[in-house]
This record gives sequence, C-alpha cells and structure tokens, in this order.
Amino acid sequence: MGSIYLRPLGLDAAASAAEGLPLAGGPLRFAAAEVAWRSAPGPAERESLPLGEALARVAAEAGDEAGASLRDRLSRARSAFAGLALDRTRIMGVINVTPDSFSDGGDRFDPGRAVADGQAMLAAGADILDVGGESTRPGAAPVEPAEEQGRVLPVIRALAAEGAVVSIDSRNAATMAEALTAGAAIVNDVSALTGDPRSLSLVAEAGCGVVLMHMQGAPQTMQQAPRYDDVVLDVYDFLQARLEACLEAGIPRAAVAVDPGIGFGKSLAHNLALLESLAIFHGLGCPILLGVSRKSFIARLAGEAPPKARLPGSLAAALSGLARGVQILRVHDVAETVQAVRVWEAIRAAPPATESPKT
Ligand code: HH2
Repeated sequence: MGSIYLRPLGLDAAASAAEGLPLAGGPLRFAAAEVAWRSAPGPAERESLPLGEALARVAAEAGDEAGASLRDRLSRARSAFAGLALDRTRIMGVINVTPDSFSDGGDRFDPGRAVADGQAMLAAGADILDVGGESTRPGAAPVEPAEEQGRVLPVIRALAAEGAVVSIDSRNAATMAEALTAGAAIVNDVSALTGDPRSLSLVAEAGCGVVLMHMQGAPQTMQQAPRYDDVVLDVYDFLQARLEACLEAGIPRAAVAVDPGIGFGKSLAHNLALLESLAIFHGLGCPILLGVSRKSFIARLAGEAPPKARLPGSLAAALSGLARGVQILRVHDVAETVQAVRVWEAIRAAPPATESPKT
C-alpha cells in the first residue's frame, strides 16, 4: 500500500480563511491543501485542492478513519509542551558548552560563562535553554559521555535551580539520565532516540518532553552526499516512525516535538524544500521545533557569511517558519529573535482594515 500526505496551503489569519480549519489550533487557518501520494519509498505525485476535496481524497485512499484522524491532528490545539502553553511562539536559546561548535565555538566552554549567558537569555525572553556538550556540526567527532557530562551538568544544575526550563541536547542515554536528575525537563536528541538503545525507555520512564530531530547519517559524514527519494516525505516518514516508536514505548504524543533537522544530512535544495513545506509536519499532531539559526544554508544563499554574521538570514528563515505555524524556534540570538517574533505576531493579530486608518 502507498502513503498519502496533506500539506496545508494558503495559511492566513484573516477572516477570508474563516471557512477553513485552524492549523494546530493556532491563529493561522487553511482552506486548501496539497495532497501528495506515493508507493513508499519512491517519487511522489502531488495535487493542490480545496480542503474538502483534499480530505475526501485522503479518506478515499486511506479510509475514513485515517482521513478523520489526519484532519484532527492537523487542526487540534496542541497541549502544553514541557509545561509551556503553545499559545505563543516559544524560544529555545542555545548554550553549547563545547570548544568547537560551528556557531559559537568555545564562547561558552567555561561553565560560569555558560550560566551567565543562560541567565541573560532568560532575561531576553528565552522560554527554554538547550544545553549541549557535543558539537554535531558536519565533520565533528563524537565526545565520550563522561566528558560530555562534565561539561553540561554544572550548567544544567545552576540554570534549573533558577527555575529555567532546560533541555539536554544529547544522543547518549547516560547523559540524558544525569541531565534529567540535574533538573532538565526535555531531551533534545538529534538522532530522534536512535543513537542509544536505552534512550527510548529512559524518556518513557522519566516522563519528560522529547524533541525528535531528523538526521541522515552521522555528523562526521552527513554532508558528503545526502540523497532522498523525496526529501519532505522521507523526513515525514522518518519522524512518523520515530513518533510511533515513542508511542509504543509509552511516551505520549503530547510529550513529543518534531524537528526536520535543517542542515543535518541535507543539501541546500533539501533544506529549502523542507522550509517551504514545513506545514506538512503538523500532520504528525505534535508541536514543530525549527533550528535554522546561523546554519550554513544561509551562507550558501548570501555571500558565505561566517556564523555570527548570519542573524538577518536566521531571522528571515525563522519568520518563514512562523508563517507555516512552527511553535518553537531554536536560536542563538534570543533578544533579536524575540523582537522579530513579537513584531510578526502583532501584525498577524491586527484586525484587517475595513476602511482607511484615520489620521
Ligand atoms: N541544531 C544543532 C544542534 N542541535 N537540535 C535540534 N532539535 N534542532 C537543530 O536544528 C539542532 C539541534 C546544531 O547547532 P549548534 O548547537 O549551534 O551547533 P553544534 O552542533 O556545532 O554545537
């Protein structure tokens, strides 16, 4: 049997879209969708249709129950993630306690500096602090769990003690376990709980939140020759399979966020296709987390700027994510992103002018 997918189109907060469905219970609505289908794995066919026809097509192909459940997952309001209501965009600030991260290599290798920067991010409006002790940049070598823990645990302890919602960015179950004991509330795993066979049961038992990210290959080799039949649908299938593994292990859907993994085993064209089609991932019924901050695709598009000079491109990509209903942004520049998001949200929420504004 083949697979069928639905990507919301024409996302709009205006009254003209009132006849459509809300996207993930949020302010954006959609009244049309692109249906994609294929005999998995393989190339897909696609057709854009009014929403009613698109839903009827899904029901005809996959059955009434599957059609109704996809409609529900696309439109139902998301539960709070790690205690954070998703009624506004949530900002995850990045704290790399590493000597070699691509984006801020070495800046926060000193734990005192990492904690101070975390406090500054909270003051600037970060909702989550993502603490990592292993760089996953292309070509990076793995770090021993003991070394990784030595880097992250003092930082997590200090920030969690101040009431911060902390996530641990790790692929190692032992590091995840120690981080949760130290006060972390979320596991952020770039391997979507495939990197360590103990991580799935650990997260299920801990009852914490988890971010499942897509990566093709491993950091050391992932950018050598990334290949997909259809990048958007292949990433969707992977995240769906990992979500199902979580559900089977006893992790509730409400505890899971999904992330297409921009820059992880993807060419420029792959990254752009994913960014354009992000709304399809709402079909998984989980909040979407997007990490575009300072990534190299920005430099490929605009003059090979070094990571710290990629803020304008990072903001442009983040806002294009918001226009597709992304709920959580993983960023290095918290204050700047908060400002951009607040302006974007205020414009989206403004009532449409029915007459010329009076001066
Ligand atoms: N990107 C990086 C690391 N972790 N986690 C999620 N969920 N999504 C991402 O896009 C993501 C991530 C890479 O960025 P950074 O942490 O700045 O660099 P490095 O891996 O070199 O430490």
